[in-house]
Amino acid sequence: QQARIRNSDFRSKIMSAEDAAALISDGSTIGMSGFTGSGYPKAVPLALADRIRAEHARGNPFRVKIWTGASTGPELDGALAEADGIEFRLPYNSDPVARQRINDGRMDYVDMHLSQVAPMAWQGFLGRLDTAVIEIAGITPEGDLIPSSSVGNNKTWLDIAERIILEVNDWQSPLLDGMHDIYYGTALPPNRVPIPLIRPDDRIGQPHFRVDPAKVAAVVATDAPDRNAPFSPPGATAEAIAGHILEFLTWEARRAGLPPSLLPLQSGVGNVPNAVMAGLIDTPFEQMTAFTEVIQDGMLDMIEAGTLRVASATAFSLSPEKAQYFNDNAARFRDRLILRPQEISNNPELVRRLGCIAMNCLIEADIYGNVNSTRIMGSRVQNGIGGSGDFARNGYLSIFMTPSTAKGGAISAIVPQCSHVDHIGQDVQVLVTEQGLADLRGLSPRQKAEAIVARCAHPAYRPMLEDYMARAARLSHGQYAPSLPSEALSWHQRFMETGSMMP
Ligand code: 0RQ
Repeated sequence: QQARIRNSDFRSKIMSAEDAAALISDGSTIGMSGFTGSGYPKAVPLALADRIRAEHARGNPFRVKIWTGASTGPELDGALAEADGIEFRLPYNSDPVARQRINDGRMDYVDMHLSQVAPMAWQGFLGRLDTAVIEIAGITPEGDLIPSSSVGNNKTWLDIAERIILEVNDWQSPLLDGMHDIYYGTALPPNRVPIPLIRPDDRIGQPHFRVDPAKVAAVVATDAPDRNAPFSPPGATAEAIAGHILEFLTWEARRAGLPPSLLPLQSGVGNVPNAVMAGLIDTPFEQMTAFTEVIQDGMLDMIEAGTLRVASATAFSLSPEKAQYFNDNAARFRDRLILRPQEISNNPELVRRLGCIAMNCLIEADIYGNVNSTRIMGSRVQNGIGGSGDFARNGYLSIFMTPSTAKGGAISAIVPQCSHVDHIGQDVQVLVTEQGLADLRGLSPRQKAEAIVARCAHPAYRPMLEDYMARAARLSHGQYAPSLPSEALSWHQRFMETGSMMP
């Protein structure tokens, strides 16, 4: 660890995770690093969970408020939720234990656009930040911090927190140093200026975080790997969805006269987006770029195949095998990857300027093209909106994809009306299932309904949707977007009562 901590002032602050966790008190607000399971602190949260359990055993209250970049890992959200130690969480969670607590009403959760978290923290909308707990890859002789495998909101947490705990993780590749671009030019209105990024690979900032050493209370040495979710190869459904998208992109590039490098790609996480990335290797597109949130397995493959020239993101989200491969071969990828703060990677100004092609997954879509990305049956949160809204509203193209059914066919992903809306129809230009693709650009609500039901709905549910549309066309209060309010959510009600949307 001495090799990673090259500043003597910081070296004098090295202590155990337990001693560092003892600095945190009941009711604290803590800004942690971490984004899609990478670059999150792995020792202090576990020690804090032990401390919380011990206090609870003594009958003392102890819960904290946790802010992060996005999702973390079992050592953070999982352990603290298990210990009933989180009273409040923002802006994104995918941990199953924390999700259960939220859905049981025992944890407050604010699900936010990821680009908005840092500005809202600066604006004071979220309250005071007591402590920052940040994983880094090292400390320079000058006392600057070398970021880890995610950047997220770390710059902001380091700047606004009253006290800082650093975890220096020896597992992270030393070659991460130099891959980050930390932009310090953001200001609040009325002093905000344009962000000077014109191309996805522009570097506009500096490689390291700056930090006020007087605020650093503890430095903890760790060597645990990132969460790195295992990767299951795409099945037939994912490949069918990817096939429709690749055919569409090829057609769209010709129609719009787009260059062979297309436009910067944004891709959500999961099997379907990975299948799209894999498919892009075999298309005529070349020298492509990604301006996105997370770097996934498929993007590293595209870089090695020569299809992808450069990827800009805020974090890695790799399988364990690919993470090891990256660590062993980091030199090969170093010049092709740029990690930025999430207020830059997801910035609406930049997404609009660059004309990103946004590709995200959804939970359900309705016949008018509204999309629910976050809430099962309208009331149970799955993960959160993440960056999907940042990209969907502002991209050149916004594509949403899903298998046409869920839960073995008991649920139709295409419904008369979404039980909750994250992305309004205006932000959804293309809808894709394994059944087909609907290009909704320029269509009226009634035209959208025709296209979505005909091309995207599963054949088992298509007649039910056609029947609803036919009756709505006769009985609706208005004919702009015909609907039958008393029936529109009856499919969800039926599922909750019988376990299936099928009558
Ligand atoms: O439930 O785990 O109990 O089986 O929802 O669904 O099919 O595993 O899909 O993991 O790709 O997630 C939209 C949630 C899709 C994700 C969402 C049930 C289904 C399963 C998960 P089980 P799958 P995925 C960049 C962009 C928002 C954030 C975002 C997401 C579970 O993509 O969180 O886009 N997106 N970020 O059975 C009831 C339906 C359902 C349903 C699926 N219609 N009704 N349950 N499920 N459809 C990344 C970041 O922002 C970090």
